[in-house]
Amino acid sequence: MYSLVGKKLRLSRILKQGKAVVFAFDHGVEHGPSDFPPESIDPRSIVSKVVEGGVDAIMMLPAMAYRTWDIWAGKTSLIVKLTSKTNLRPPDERLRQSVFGVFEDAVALGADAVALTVYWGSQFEDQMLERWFSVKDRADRHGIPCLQLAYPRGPSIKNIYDVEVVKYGVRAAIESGADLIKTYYTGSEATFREVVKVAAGTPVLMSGGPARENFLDFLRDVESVMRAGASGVVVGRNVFRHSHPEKAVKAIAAVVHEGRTAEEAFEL
Ligand code: FBP
Repeated sequence: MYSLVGKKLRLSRILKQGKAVVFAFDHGVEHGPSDFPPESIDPRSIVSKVVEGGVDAIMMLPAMAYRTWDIWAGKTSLIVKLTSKTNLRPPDERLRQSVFGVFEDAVALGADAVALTVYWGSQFEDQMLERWFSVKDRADRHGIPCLQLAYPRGPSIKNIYDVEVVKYGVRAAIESGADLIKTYYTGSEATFREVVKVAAGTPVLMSGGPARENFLDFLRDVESVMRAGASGVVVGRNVFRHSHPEKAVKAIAAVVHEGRTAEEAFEL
């Protein structure tokens, strides 16, 4: 009974008036250190910049949260990601996420949510679901929300951005009890509106995706998903590859929280 209060409180620390800009910072494992520009290879420098920019939460693995805790603690929410995989694996094995931390790590770090990836459509779907439900069971009892990175990805999925495929992943995410869903942008406001509809009230956050050549184009995507009813974004590369990550965060927040247009936010 009490855990429902805890979950509500924690969600409200991440979603301010129902909206959030979350910085994704798990790329060092998912893609390797080459994902980061040389001047941003020090994790502490990136975390300092996004905190300065005013992110609502940072999503990272437990060890990285520990390394940087003195920078983010008390200033922004923490979402502890408990699964990951490297791209050093053979391609087929990349369709599986492995344990990268345990539920107690998130509790010990004071996390406001835990995050796990499920590749819907992968041949390893059942293993990722077993982990999801085992963490979710404990998280529910402790009032800690579960963010699902609901990524459709597998041998029979031709286009991971296809609206029908994304909607399927989102439906599966709500049926598996996700409190927050992170999924791919389907490329237009109209199609993303369908995605949000399928989530039926569970907050949907757009996954940032590869860094756009022109940051304004990324802001346009953010504007479009917000118009479609999204609750915000979880963005990594479009922030840490920006020449001024703190300014990038401020511009994204202006669209997400203040309802500014992409063009207005770009000028800030
Ligand atoms: P980005 O905004 O950089 O896309 O970050 C979102 C994210 O889901 C990260 O959390 C994760 O590391 C990465 O994208 C996964 O990328 P990929 O789609 O290449 O597996």
